[in-house]
Amino acid sequence: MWLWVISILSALLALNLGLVLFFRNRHPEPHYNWDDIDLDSMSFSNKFLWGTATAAHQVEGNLSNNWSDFEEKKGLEKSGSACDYWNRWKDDFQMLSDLGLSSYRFSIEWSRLEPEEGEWNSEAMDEYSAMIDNLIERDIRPVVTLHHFSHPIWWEQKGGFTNQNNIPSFVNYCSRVFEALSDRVEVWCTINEPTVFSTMGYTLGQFPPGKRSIRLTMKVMKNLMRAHGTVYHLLKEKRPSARIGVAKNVTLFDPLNRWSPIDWIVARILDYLWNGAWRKGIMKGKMLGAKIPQAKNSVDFIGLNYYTHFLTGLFMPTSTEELEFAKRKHEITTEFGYPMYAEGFQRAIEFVSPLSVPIEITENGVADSDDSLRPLHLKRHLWIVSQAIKNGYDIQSYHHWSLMDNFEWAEGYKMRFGLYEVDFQTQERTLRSSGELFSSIIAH
Ligand code: IFM
Repeated sequence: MWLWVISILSALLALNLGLVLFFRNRHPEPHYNWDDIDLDSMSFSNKFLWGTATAAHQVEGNLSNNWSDFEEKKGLEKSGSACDYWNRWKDDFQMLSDLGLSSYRFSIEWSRLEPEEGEWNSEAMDEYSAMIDNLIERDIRPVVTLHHFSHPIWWEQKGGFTNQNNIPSFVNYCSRVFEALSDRVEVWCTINEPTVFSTMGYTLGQFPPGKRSIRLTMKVMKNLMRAHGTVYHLLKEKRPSARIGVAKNVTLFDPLNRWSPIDWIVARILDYLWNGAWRKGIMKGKMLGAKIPQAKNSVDFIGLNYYTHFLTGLFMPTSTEELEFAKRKHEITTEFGYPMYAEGFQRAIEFVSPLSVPIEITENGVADSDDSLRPLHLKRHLWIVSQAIKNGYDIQSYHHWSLMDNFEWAEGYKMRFGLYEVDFQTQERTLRSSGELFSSIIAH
């Protein structure tokens, strides 16, 4: 009897060890001894482009869209006048010049351009056009995102991305913007962070429309891919010289307990759903069991947004209220609650490289209201980028998230990601030390 018990236990132990070793080789989780690394050794070529990023709903102010509606209905902190950027963008663009930037990523607000279905607001388009001219005068490359989490209420009411029949109106909006701006804008992101949009809106319910359904999440993921692929081909037909991509948030998933096969399996599944399915969609035109041929090879560059890794286990939270982010002992917790894990930036770069297109870092940054962590965060992440370039990865730009504090979605105004601090009472902007640091790195 004991012999049986011992044999079964040994077999389970061997299986466990085997599984851990099997996954470990495919999914290493490096951690550096940062004290041994000279962060000042980073260097970048003169061709490298330096930028910051913002998104319309987070900065412009006084919008009426799916998000403002959700804020109202859910009793969330309201975006309100946000950074009042719609009235102050000229001064804010001076801040871009003051930092010494050569690129600026921002998004167009569909609800401004088409507040009601079929009713187009040409003045709003003229304003975006004036922004582009102003950036070009400043020698700053505009990078335009067509969908950054927000869209008109009428489109949300029709089901937004849950319904494939709604894609043509999105494509029509993209086409109009492209016709108006593509004579001056070369670089376009179709959709920002499709997996964040689908998971937060349809699994965790923290973004509009606040649903909690795996079935809808899958539908939205596939429709986002369909929409992206369709927009890609349409815009390329209109102007083959345009460079079109998507801004993909690559979040890494690592097992909380490295000895637990279950934690490994959960990590692998989440990694596939979050990252792998998207890469496969673009590489093969297939996603989550659906054929989406228009998605195949539908990027001229990949926009990479990188923030952190999540440590996964059997009991994963099903809502963000339950979210308590686990971290390794030596990792620093950021204000958002997740750990700073700069080593993961290298892994995220490796992850997107099989797409075989240039990489633009479209976002990277940290919530840090007193600016105590951001300088170190910035240096570690930029060091990783500089090493990756030295190792042959074709990384063409880095856009810091964000130019200034702004409306951080479900978190409201308490998460502060800006190189400039914003006083939301007076709208005064003040350069943080990390902003000075960023500027001095750019100037080197
Ligand atoms: O503020 C967001 C942005 O809109 C999308 N990427 C992550 C940022 C920080 O959470």
